[in-house]
Amino acid sequence: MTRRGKKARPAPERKKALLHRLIEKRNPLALRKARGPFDIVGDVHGCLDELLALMQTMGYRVEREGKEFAVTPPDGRTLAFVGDLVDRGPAAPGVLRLAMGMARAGTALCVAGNRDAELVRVLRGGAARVTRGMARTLDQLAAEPASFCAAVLDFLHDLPSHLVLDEGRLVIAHAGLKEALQGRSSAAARAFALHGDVTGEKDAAGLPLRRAWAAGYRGKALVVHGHTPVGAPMWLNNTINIDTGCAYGGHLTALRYPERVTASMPAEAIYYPPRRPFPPNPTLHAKRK
Ligand SMILES: [Mn+2]
Repeated sequence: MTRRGKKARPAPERKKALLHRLIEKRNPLALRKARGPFDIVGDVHGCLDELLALMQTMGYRVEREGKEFAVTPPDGRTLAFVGDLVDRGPAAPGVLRLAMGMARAGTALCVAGNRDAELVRVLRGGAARVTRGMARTLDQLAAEPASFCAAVLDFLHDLPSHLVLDEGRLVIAHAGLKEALQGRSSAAARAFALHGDVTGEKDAAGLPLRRAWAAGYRGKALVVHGHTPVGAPMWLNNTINIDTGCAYGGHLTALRYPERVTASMPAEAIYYPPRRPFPPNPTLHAKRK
């Protein structure tokens, strides 16, 4: 699975070409002129059934072709993922197949989530430890052909840290992004977009403390993000958090743009125990009684 690691060190010219390709692929401004309309999906975390159900409510037609998916979006719409496709949930390979197939077909965009970047590290053997949620994704990938795992590694590795869309009116970044870093390809922009505005300290549960960057956000671009699960989609200034904790038994949420309306699909189960207290999903609660 560590295909790149087994290769001989590339010659300088080859290395330069690879670097250029990566900068191009990860360029957050590459789609600046894309107007959408977009359906921006929050942290999926391997919740394939909820993703398919949510897409269906938004008018996407999905046909299965063996393990692959053939997707017809409604009215020229484009699906866009805020990242964290993997980790924790029951069907990461299926989610990856759907996202990668749609990306190839030009019907979906995706930015990197911190857990997607972590999976890249794990697959390359560079992670110090593997969390329980990621071990679940690895078990699921172990049942897939090596060629698929190699394609996953390439796909996740090449994802941009964030995307500036609609002539600068829309920014998609996994953990959000302050205005000064929007459109930048720097390491600082990538760190912020994947992990948020971390202080370097940890809370009582051992999770990194983050500054509430959105509270002071005054940018002109609407920033759509996930990363920190909330009970319901949360607007704050010109930002919205659409991570409604599907893997924790919450919902999977999408923001329709430019309409600025959300669509949510309740989780079918609690797939992973939350570390921070998480608001319960009323539908799931009713079902379990
Ligand atoms: Mn995340």
